[in-house]
Parts: sequence; structure tokens; C-alpha cells
Amino acid sequence: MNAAETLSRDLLERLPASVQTPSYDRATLAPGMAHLGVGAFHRCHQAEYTDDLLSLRFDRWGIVGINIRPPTLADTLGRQSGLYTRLIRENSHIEARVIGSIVKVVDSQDSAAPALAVLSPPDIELVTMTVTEKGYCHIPSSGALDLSHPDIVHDLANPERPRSVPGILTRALELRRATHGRPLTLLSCDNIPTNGVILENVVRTFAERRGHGLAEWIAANAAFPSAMVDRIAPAVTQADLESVEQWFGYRDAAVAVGEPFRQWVIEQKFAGRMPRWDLAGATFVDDVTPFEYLKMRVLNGAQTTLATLGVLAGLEHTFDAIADPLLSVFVRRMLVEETLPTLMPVPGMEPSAYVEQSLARLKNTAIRHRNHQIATDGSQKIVQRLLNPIRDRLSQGASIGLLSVPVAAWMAYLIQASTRFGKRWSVSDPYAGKVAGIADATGRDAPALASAILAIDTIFDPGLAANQTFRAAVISALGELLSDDPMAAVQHSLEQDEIARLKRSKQSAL
Ligand code: CS2
Repeated sequence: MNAAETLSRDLLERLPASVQTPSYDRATLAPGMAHLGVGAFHRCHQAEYTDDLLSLRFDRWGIVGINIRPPTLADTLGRQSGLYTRLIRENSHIEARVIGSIVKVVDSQDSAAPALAVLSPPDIELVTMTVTEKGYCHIPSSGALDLSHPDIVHDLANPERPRSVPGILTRALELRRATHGRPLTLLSCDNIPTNGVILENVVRTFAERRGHGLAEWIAANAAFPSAMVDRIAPAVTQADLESVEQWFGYRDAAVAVGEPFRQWVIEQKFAGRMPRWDLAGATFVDDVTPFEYLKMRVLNGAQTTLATLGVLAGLEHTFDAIADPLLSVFVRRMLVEETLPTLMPVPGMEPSAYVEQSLARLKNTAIRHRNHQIATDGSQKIVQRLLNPIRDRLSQGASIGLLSVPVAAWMAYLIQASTRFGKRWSVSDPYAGKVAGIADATGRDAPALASAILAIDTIFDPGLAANQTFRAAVISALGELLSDDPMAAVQHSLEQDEIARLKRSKQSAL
């Protein structure tokens, strides 16, 4: 084998035996579903489940991958006929497999036309998507479509040339209605709570504004199941790409790297035929909510906590943050004491074992998940990961001193990206400009900073923002996080928690 050869159909036959290859006949694999947002996560998750399913029970379920945002796919997956290497890594363990379920890729960054040409024909029966939290153009605190979002304003004025996910999906449904009327299942695979409900909301709101009975047609002919998805699969680096050539002797421009753990729980609510992913390890259930709470509050909550506090502590990756003794004690205590009591019973799962398993996953040193990557778009993540459990705790009259620290850390992370705070790092978040504006106008006054940020009602629901216990906890943590010793906030919250615990146990002993 030529060392510099690029992954292709021809090369499949000549790969080293340590690289697994598709066991089914890709030449006869017809497309049956489309996926929006072909990033590292899709390549390590839905595409892998589909690859598993195709080898168990071959069916017309090839994936057409579409990107409506950068990066383009033509030069990477496109050149490799959709083939790519999926590496599973855990510390020194490496497992390589070429995934064959993506049969075609389409770039639709400049105009929605190529995406619509894929989504409209009747052979596509299902659309899955990983478009990030902000892709839904919803208001995080309420789940409603953000009618002031520039892309939504554009799409309502130009519905035939949409830019946004809700605009593109609504237009595709409109074209399907006009041409063949076949039903469609739209399956969100993003980490937003009740993702199916939010997707349905934004599409319905958009369609209602289009009129002509479109919203009613969609209600009768489309399904929007919710799903909980899980696998840690960070953004791919140059080093990941080079590793495949080093270890296996071929080039691959579309490598994806993930951890061994994976999970997919899907609400059984489909408009038509569905891939039997349940045969490949996914679970079909009537209600995803308990699984969603567990995953977003525990695993994702821990990730966001370690990421924001990790950046403030000068640590690069999740595994660096969890190796820090203080942060590791903090995150476990926060999850066990404050998060766990907010969860719903999950069939077949013991919550404290899930916490331990999640923390163990975060220690995997081969998964180089940058704290800045996880902190990206924090404004779209903290509601489901931190604020919802805080709200539940407050309604139980229970303590929130620990969960408030990562909320303040998210604020400190955005505040310190402002000019007034010397632009300590650059951030990517739809609310970065707003928070920087607040920081520039306010300076180092923690109560004033916290008050102004808590007043952003599209993130903080007003009832929560007005809660004095929550405000006091956030203000106190923020003051320390912005000081020269940011980890004092973590230390103090643990001490306060310990004192409160002792008081409680004395009281219950009386
Ligand atoms: C991460 C998630 O970047 C992030 O927001 O917390 O991508 C996380 O790795 C996945 O949800 C794990 O399933």
C-alpha cells in the first residue's frame, strides 16, 4: 500500500487488518435519510449506529449528509465517497473502523437549494440533525421561535430562499406537500431539552406564518420525536488526521474520534418507516424526558462546570480539569448533592452509578476535549445543564450553593473576554457581545455585573433571576471568580456547603 494514498472505495480492500471495514455491499446502498450537520458527533454517533444496523440488517438507509454551515464537505468526505475512519480512543487503547453509511455529501452553505433538493424527494423518509443548540433559533429560556433572530426575519421575508434550520425544514415540508405528500420524520440529535418539541415548535411557528394550511399539513404528516444522544466526540484536530496516517498508513481528511461509551434513546413517535436502530443498541421509548434530564444535568452539567472553571483555572482540556483535586471534589459533590435529587427515576439506571461512570468518562486522556470548545455557546447550554436543576432545587427549598458556581463561571468566562477585562480569551457565543457590553460599561462590580446579566430574560427566566438565594450565590461566586484567586470561589462554596450539611445533620439529630 502506498503510504500517502487517500481513503477511497478502492483502498478499502487493501487496508491493514486492524482497520475494520463495512461488511455490507455499499454499492447497493440507496439513500433513505438525510442528516443536517455532518460534524464529528454525527460521524461518531448516528452514522456509526446506522453502519452497525446495515451490517445486521441491510436496508435502504444510506445517509445523505448536508452541511448548511462551514466547513464544506466536498473536499473531505466528498472526495472519499463518504468514507471515513472512526477512531475510538480510551487512554492508550485505539480502535479503527471505516464507516460506510454516508453515501453522499452535499454542501449547501451558499444557498439552501442543494439542501432542499435532497430533503424534498419522496425517497428521503427521515431527516436527522445535529445543528448545535443555537441552530434552532429558539429562545433558550422559553423554547419559542425567536422571531427577532436575523435569519428568521430573513426567512419569513424570503421563504423560498431560507438560511435558518427552521426555514429550510419548513420549505422542504412545503415542497414535499406540493409534489408528493409523503410523510417525514424529523429527528433532532442536539442537546436541548425536549429537542423534538422545540423543533416542532419552531417549524410550526414558521409554517403558521406561511399560512395556506401548511401548519395543519405538517401536524398530520410529520413527526418530531425527541431523543437523548450521547458520545463525547471533540472537534477533530490536525493531530487526529495525522495519527491515522502514522498508525495505519493511509490519509483520511474526515477522521472522527470518540470515546467508547455511546447511548441513544429515541422517542417512539415516527411518521413512517424508521431504521431499526434499536437492533444496533439504541433504545426506543415512550418518554425520553428522564433520560434527557440524567444526561444533560449530569454528564453535560459536569462538562460545562469543568470547562468554564477549567478555563478560569488555566486548564486546557476536560481531563486536565478533572485531574485537578479541587475541581474533581467540587464536581462530584455538586452532582451527588444538588443535581441527583432533581432527576426523575430512569428505567434500568442507578443515578449514582451514572455519576461515577460519567466522571470516569471525563478522565479519558485520549479524548482531547478543549475547555474552550465546551464553553462555546454556553448561553445556549446553561439552561438545561444548570439553571433547570437550580430551579427544581429552589422549588424543593433545597441548597443551590454549588450549582450556582458554574453559572457564575459562565458569566466570568464571557466577562473576561471583554475589552474592559483585557480580552483574556476569544469566545464564541451569541450572547458574547451583550455580556461584553455589560462588562465594558460596568467594570469590576460583581453585584452590578451579575444583576445586568441575570436580567437577560431570554436566558434567565424572570422568576429564577429574582430569587434572592440564587442571586446572592451567583454574586458571591462571581466576585471571587473575577479576583486573582478564582478557585477561592470553588473552595468557599465547598466550605459553605459543608457547614450547611453539618447544621442539617445536627438539626435532624435533635
Ligand atoms: C459538550 C457535548 O461541547 C459540548 O457542549 O458538552 O458536545 C458533549 O460532549 C456531548 O453532549 C456528549 O454526548
